[in-house]
Amino acid sequence: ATQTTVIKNGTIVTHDLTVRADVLVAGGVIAAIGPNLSGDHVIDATGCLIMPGGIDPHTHLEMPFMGTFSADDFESGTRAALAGGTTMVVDFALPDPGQSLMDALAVWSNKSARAHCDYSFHMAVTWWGQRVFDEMEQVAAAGITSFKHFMAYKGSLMVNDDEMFASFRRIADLGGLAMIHAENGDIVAEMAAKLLAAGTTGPEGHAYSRPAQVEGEATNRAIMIADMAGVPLYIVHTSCEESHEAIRRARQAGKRVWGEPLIQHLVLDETEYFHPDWDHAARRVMSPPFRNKAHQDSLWAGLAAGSLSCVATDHCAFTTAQKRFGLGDFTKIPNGTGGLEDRLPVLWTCGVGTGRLTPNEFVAVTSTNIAKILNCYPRKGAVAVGSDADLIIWDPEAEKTISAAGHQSNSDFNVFEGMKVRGLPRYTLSRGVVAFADGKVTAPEGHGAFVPRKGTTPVNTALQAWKELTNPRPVVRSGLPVTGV
Ligand code: DUC
Ligand code: ZN
Ligand code: ZN
Ligand code: ZN
Repeated sequence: ATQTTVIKNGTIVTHDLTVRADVLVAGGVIAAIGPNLSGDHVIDATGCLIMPGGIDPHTHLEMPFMGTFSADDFESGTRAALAGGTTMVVDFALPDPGQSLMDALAVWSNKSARAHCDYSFHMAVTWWGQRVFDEMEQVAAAGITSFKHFMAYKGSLMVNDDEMFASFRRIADLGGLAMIHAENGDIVAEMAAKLLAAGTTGPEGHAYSRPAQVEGEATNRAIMIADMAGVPLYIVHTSCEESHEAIRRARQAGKRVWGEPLIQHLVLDETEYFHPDWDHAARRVMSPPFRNKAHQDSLWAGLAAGSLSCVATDHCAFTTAQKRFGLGDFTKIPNGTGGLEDRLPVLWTCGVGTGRLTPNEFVAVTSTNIAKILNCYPRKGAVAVGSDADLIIWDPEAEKTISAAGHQSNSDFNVFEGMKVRGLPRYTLSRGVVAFADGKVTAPEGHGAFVPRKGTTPVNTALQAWKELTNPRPVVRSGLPVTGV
């Protein structure tokens, strides 16, 4: 018979409930929740909270980018995830221009074979043509129902508005979710060239070339185009008030639009780019760049108010050696920072620890909301009978100082270096298996499984208007126009 595990003496915290009860795990799923349960193995959760495992909806593992590959692959990346209480990551399959989407998916499926924790994919739409249009249906049938577009990275990943509109309409027909990296790529390229010409070659040039306006403009544009296409829209790495404002306004108007701040943007600010040590500044180069305190306050407020929905990492780690590709030219510094292991402890410390978020809101923005948006709830993102036993036994009193020395990532630095966190996973369970315990990842390589997603993301209220546009009512006119006597 299957061995069962019971988690005793803990307090269950979900997005909407806080309750003292035991949790019985059997066959990888939650079999019962209640008082005085028993099982073959006991996990003692005294003093701890039992929460749904974190879901990071935005990672780039082993990503070919800016002439190199991101330094964490599915092995080290998912190991870092589990060590920080995250039990599922969603990565981006990224076709080369002209490449078949299904071929790209096969490449990413291969990369994911060594994953320690569960994963899913979004499909990036990096070019446009009949073949992409056709293959999107196969991609959706394979359980990948979210499609990402880059409005930045002119000359490589960027899509133009006509391509975006065509893709959004296709996604609407397939019942999927459109995703956007919102930065105006034309303006970024123009500003970067001007800065370089004027002699600004250091990492601060990266921040100057990507002000909040380019993100706000692109967010507004994407929302309007999504509204015309009748497609729900997810805005990745929302970093500023301009973008947040557009999302708030859209949501107030009943549009299905979600915003995703990153843990990095919530706690790290633009002063990092003016650090006298080039390496220090370059290690923090990512797009969008870190912002000022006012923007950070806006993001925290959005999480509490519900106008922003999920906290992710955009985990795209590089080493110092890779960052140095951009010595003398900030546009060649590989864009990206890590955070997979630190997202939950840092958000708990800076959010729950300060009273900006309740523990239930913490669960909503780290797990449950994205499980719903991506159509894998309640298999993921829930502590409920029948759900996968992806659980964190969270010790709210445990402390550590974050450091690259001892972190799981392959990178030689950590952007949160020196930060004291209070609140850490004591155990992480992945489908009932103890995947992290006593400071070590114990789930074997290859334990992670692909999570296909099905079902329809809630549609935009503009869908009806769009249907009228595509099936226009004929206008009946009687006779020829009168042209005068
Ligand atoms: N931004 C980054 O910083 N890295 C990966 C891709 C992105 O959009
Ligand atoms: Zn992006
Ligand atoms: Zn990204
Ligand atoms: Zn490993």
